[in-house]
Amino acid sequence: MTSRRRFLRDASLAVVGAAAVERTSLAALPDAASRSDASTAKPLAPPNGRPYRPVATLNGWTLPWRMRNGVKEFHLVAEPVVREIAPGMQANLWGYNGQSPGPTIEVVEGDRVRLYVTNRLPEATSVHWHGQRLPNGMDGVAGLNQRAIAPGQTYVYEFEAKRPGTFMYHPHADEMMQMAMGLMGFWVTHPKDPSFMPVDRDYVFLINAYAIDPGTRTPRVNEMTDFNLWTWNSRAFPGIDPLVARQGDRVRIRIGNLTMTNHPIHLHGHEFKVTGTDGGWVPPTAQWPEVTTDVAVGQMRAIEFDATEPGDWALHCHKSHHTMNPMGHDVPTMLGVNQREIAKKITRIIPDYMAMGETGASMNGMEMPIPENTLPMMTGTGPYGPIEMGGMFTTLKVRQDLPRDSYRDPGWYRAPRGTVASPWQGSTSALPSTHRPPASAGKTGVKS
Ligand SMILES: [Cu+2]
Repeated sequence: MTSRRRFLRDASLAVVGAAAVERTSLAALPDAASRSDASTAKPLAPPNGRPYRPVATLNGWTLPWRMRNGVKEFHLVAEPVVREIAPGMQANLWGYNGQSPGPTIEVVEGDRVRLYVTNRLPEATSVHWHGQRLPNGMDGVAGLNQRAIAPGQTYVYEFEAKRPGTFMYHPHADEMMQMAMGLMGFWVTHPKDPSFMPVDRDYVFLINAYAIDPGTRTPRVNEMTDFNLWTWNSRAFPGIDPLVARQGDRVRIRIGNLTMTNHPIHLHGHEFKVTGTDGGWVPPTAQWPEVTTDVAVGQMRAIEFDATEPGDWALHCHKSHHTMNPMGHDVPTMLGVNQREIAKKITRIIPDYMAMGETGASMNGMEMPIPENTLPMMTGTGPYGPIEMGGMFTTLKVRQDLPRDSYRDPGWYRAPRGTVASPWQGSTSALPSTHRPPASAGKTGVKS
């Protein structure tokens, strides 16, 4: 009886709430800006409030706000979206304000922040402000800290952004389903003092992953481990924009991981230091140089370096399956297997059949027929041929002549003459000898 009465009360509240929000109060809410373009938007210079250097969201954007009586007001709308994962593949996802992930929220330490969240999803949701110090009732765990936001309802969250640093936001209601659908976003609280740890470029992205079977476009939401699209901000190589820097720039990259596994993020050509973690900034005496840092599940990391070396430097997850797109899974190893005779027989039944893998998995630029709306497993072309990557791979492009504050792709690096690895043209007798090592050195030695 109690539960029935309570159900009726909740249902009528929801109806009144939804109607009221749609007819009157939505007009009073801050504009819920929306964006469907998957390119990297220019950093949003703050039009009001305390000054800071805005971040660049990789293949994303920052949500504009309204300043009202000293409070920064944002309006997030949770809704179904279509996201281009890379040219040639679109996914049906859930996101905020037209995109998955949602827009980045940027505020300053000490700001009073009010966030309206409208639910246009077919099920209840909530927003958890991952890593923030806030009143318990604003923490966003549905059932624990608040009622879930029913479809059609608008909820309001309000708190002071107490701690500067790197944060994320994501639902804490039917989480497995909603995060598997791409519902998440980035949050940066800038320090009150703009001279604290200044950088010239501050990039942010979320690590996410999807299980979308070849030829389909909606994630399999119950997948626990076998994901096949490893993405940064719901983009896979070659759909991830390059990170660009002017030579000598101090660069920060902030990364948040909302997948179900860890990702060792590796940068070529430079050493960096982990300057920020989930809990805040790392004191300089506790930082050590790295070229790879592991970002574990649910963690945020900020890395920093001086972009001193001109060129196109790979930036990728070092788990090699995470730098591939679908089709590379559940395939038997054919290395060294002579398939010529069996291939002849199969071709009689399937004329398009291609025997593959005998010398390796490289396609050497050949195109394999793949289902519609599916990305090739290894793809992308650079100035010297096929790059044969996918997933969590992009480049850091460092240029001497890049204008300050320009984020446009400068194209491929033109290496100075004589600085590119090339075929040996001289006599083989001029090469260092390749004598077999003595037997005592073991039998696993180098081939002569
Ligand atoms: Cu990875």
